[in-house]
Amino acid sequence: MALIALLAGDGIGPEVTAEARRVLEVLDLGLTFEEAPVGGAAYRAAGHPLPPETLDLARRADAILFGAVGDPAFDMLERAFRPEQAILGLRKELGLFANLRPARLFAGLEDASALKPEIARRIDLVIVRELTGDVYFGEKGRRTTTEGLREGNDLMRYDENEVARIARVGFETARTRRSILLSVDKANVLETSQLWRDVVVEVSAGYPDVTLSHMYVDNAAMQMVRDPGQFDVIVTGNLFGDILSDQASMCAGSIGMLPSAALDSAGKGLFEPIHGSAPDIAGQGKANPCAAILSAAMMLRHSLAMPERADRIEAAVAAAIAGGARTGDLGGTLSTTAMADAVLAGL
Ligand code: GGG
Repeated sequence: MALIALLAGDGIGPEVTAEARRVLEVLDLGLTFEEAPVGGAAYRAAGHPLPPETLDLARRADAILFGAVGDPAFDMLERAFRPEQAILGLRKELGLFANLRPARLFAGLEDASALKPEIARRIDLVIVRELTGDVYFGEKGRRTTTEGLREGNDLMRYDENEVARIARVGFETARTRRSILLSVDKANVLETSQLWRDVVVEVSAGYPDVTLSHMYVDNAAMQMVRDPGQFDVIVTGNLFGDILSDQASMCAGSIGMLPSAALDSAGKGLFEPIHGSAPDIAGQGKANPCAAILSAAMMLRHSLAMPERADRIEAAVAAAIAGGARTGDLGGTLSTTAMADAVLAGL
């Protein structure tokens, strides 16, 4: 019996993870769920966004189903205590370095996409985002300069091993799809990106069957809205991947549709919608649960060796969307629970 750590978090996190859990329970997979607070909710309850009990549960569990963190009530806290530190801490502590963020347009969502329908229909890609390095984890500081100016700095750093292991995930992921890998960097300006590009090219020697190309991140952002159909798998760093995947979500209809998996080298993972806590709609039953439900499907596929069940959930989401089920972000009026009901109807 697999143990799932359910870390719902803040804002709409509890609403969407409750629906993902309901879908998993209907499938009767013999999963046991254990809940623990994380993010702002944990700061309120225990004075820290990632309390030791929550980290311990995450370590013990076979997989982690995560909602969202972020709470404007804690914007004034020093960085170490802000809710977002919980997800960064979990990724670092558990070695969850590989973030898979698939983005595709579900048939029927053309109207919701920011792109023209004929272009939107072509989006079907996976962003492989490095998750435990880059400016997110480099040395940080504040000081006052000799001229009396306040200065902040975040060190962007990668070593070759960190780049090589995420590059391998990129190549392996490409092999499961159309075998086209794009590496995104800013090698014309950044030293870290020059190292990134050198190492990705070195790793490519082991994947002669995968077509590799490179693109600067600014061009990649432009190409994403011009024609996302040109992309299959994109491998990139932590910051660039964070930004490009939010952009991809609007091409695919809504950030409420994009799931993600954060994996370690052994396949253990944390699964979460890419969206944040959306405090503006929290507690109103308006959030789209599809990204959380699709994240649960990724959990079955990547950590629990249940790919057929994952296929069933994904097909049920596609059927619900094709049948016209829409929450507000997709231009509809369904509540969070009613949207999940529509998905359950297809199971
Ligand atoms: N479910 C995603 C979430 O809670 N995002 C909040 C956040 O701050 N994430 C930082 C990141 O993804 O790097």
